[in-house]
Amino acid sequence: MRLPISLFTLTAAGTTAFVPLPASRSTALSAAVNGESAKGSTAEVTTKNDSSSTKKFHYEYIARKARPHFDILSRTVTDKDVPLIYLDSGATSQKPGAVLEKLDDYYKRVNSNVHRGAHTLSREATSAYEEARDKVSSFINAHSRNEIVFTSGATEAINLVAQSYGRTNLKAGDEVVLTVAEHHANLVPWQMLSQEIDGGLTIKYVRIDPETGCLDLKHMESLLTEKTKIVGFQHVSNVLGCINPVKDMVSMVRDKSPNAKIILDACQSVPHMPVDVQELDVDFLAASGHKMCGPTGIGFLWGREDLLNSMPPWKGGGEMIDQVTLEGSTYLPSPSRFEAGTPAIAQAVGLAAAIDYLTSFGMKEIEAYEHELAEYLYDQMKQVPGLTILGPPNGKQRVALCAFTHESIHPSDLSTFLDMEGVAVRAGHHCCQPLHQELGFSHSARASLYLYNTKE
Ligand code: 7TS
Repeated sequence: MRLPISLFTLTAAGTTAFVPLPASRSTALSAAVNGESAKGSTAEVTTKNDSSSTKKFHYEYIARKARPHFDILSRTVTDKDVPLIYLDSGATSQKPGAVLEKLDDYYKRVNSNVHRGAHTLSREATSAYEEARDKVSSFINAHSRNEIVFTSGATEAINLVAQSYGRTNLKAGDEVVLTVAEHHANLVPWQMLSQEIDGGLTIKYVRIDPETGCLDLKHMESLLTEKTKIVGFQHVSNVLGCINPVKDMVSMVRDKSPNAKIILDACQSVPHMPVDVQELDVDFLAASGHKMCGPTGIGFLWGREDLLNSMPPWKGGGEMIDQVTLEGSTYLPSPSRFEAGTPAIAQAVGLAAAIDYLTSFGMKEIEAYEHELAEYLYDQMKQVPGLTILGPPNGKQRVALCAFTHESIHPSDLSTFLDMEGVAVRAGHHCCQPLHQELGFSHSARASLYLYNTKE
């Protein structure tokens, strides 16, 4: 069956049948964007009570269960009141009712400052804030709650490492290995640090392998030396949609650059799959709450406790000190030493509610469902004439995110046309300008999905 703009019918809730958009919603792009309907994909799981072998299993129940929790998904947009189809979760996820209610309840019943009052509200706010830390800690399997530093997001977490660990431990001529695929949040802080150091750092970038569409690991190996002090890379690319083989990359770094600390940008993985810091064996990990059903303004840095305690604070003020005299100050251990001033208390409480929400589905189950979506999205987009999808081909290494260009429509126009149809996709360089340059494009459009998106 040939359907007008079928690929962009991905999220209308309802039946499992493939539903074409009404003609009025499809005219703008129908000439350029056409595709075949694909059969629903399945994840294969072995069930214990089926000794015969493997059973096909659909995880779509996750989206059907999740969608009613997100009021925003049932709103309409544009002056034609078309239903919203939200395909921009890579930029920020929507927030379920449970998170919104928790924020509301916090401000209505508990609101107070933390760590500084013996009164009931302050005690309650402190416990709620610290319980959020416990929740993040067990969500990523940290060794200790003291390894979780709340930040405003992944960007601030990476800046913290550059400004605290980097400024103290890196000197002129030291090498930093990043990848061309990094988000600006994992490029600019290191370039800024280099500028601050007299003589500068040597920053090297792992390139993309044009054969695989993913990082060129042989090239990475050739860049690592004994002088490498920092290696920074993403777990999942926000443009290529590929899952990097973190464990292989870590053992390569440990082998070739034993003096290097590894920082993992887990912004696009923590919301979508189980992430275990002990298993990954990195030194630092950064993530943002707003991409995982939590509020904006909160994220976290994970680092090993001894490493964090060896690093100086990078911001001074209340909450982070041990003693202050007019001559000087001493600081509390991690995490307090990195949390100067009144923290984002309500946002941390909201993040804890988001973690509860995600774990109520199970991260393995969310990952399995999104893998179904990922395959379906890629299959559908692949059939659209004139589209180039960035990153690796369909397979286990892809998440439910596709950045793409069209041979005759500019990405911004594509996203504007799609917006007229109610479809929210992002266009631009997605804060990955060097990656786009490397791939030979200035911009791309991007559809990024989450647990509440369905195939229809
Ligand atoms: N790292 C990656 C891999 C990201 O995708 C983003 C945000 C960040 C870091 C920065 O996160 P923040 O919460 O501190 O801003 N990525 C995107 C995106 O792809 N579209 O909008 C934001």
